[in-house]
Amino acid sequence: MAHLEDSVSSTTASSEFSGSYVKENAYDDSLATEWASAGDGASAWIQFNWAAPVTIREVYLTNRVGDVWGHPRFTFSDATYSDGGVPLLQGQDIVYALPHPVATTSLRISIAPDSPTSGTNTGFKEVEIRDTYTVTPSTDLTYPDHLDVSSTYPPSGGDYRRWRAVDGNIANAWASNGDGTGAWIQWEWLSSISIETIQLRDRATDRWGTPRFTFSDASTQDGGEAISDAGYTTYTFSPAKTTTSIRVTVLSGGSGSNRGIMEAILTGNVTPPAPPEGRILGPAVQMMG
Ligand SMILES: [Ca+2]
Ligand SMILES: [Ca+2]
Ligand SMILES: [Ca+2]
Repeated sequence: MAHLEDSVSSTTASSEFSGSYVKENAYDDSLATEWASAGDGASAWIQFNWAAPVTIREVYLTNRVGDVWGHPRFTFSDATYSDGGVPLLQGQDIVYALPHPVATTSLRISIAPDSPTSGTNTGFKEVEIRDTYTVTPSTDLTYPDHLDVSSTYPPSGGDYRRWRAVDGNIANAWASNGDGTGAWIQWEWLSSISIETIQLRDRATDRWGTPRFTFSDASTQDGGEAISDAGYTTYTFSPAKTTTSIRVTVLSGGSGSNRGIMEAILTGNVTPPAPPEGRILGPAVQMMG
């Protein structure tokens, strides 16, 4: 496994708190040193640049003890990005496995919009950028590259932010800001995945009703029953649906204006499989004599 932060051509950061908290401290292999921004809060970022493309599969982050980074946003040299579905909290270290390998000449780590409170002098003890997966590829597709919603109640953020739909906690939920039957939540990936099931659990107050699922090719599948608020309702796609997105909307029924989702679990597979490292896929005519 190569640690790609060891082969950067340069790094940049939003700011440095002082000479004792420089950006180089974020990749010096020491948990005793930290990069901290100078009061950048949710606007903090650090960027790694390479002279030639590298392929990133995982980013391992160790947070500072004093400030909360929250949900990391990984932005690549072509301006595409992938958000971490789990927030990095005080003193935590988390491996973020990208759903698909990404070839890039830069990686900017910032804080995703609508992230939990992120403190003031946000930064990292350590950043490790890996070209191999240490986390076994999973059939859990609950965390996409982008999780988007029609709106959030209250609109400034707070207890009903989108991430509440995928935090494994039935004590909270994502709620829309008065979208009623127009409410939607969407999972989106930078490359195709194959989705087999989506399990949904409804809020106990405003009720979603029966869902419709819309995929990136504009095809749809309708759920056969309303989403339960007492447990998960499982909707199955057979055969598995290959897509880069799935949007859940209201087909019929339900009640209330701030419709949302308490919890969601998606299963399937990452497809197509990543080609072996270094394999060149070219026009077939080049293979013929
Ligand atoms: Ca390192
Ligand atoms: Ca360090
Ligand atoms: Ca929840």
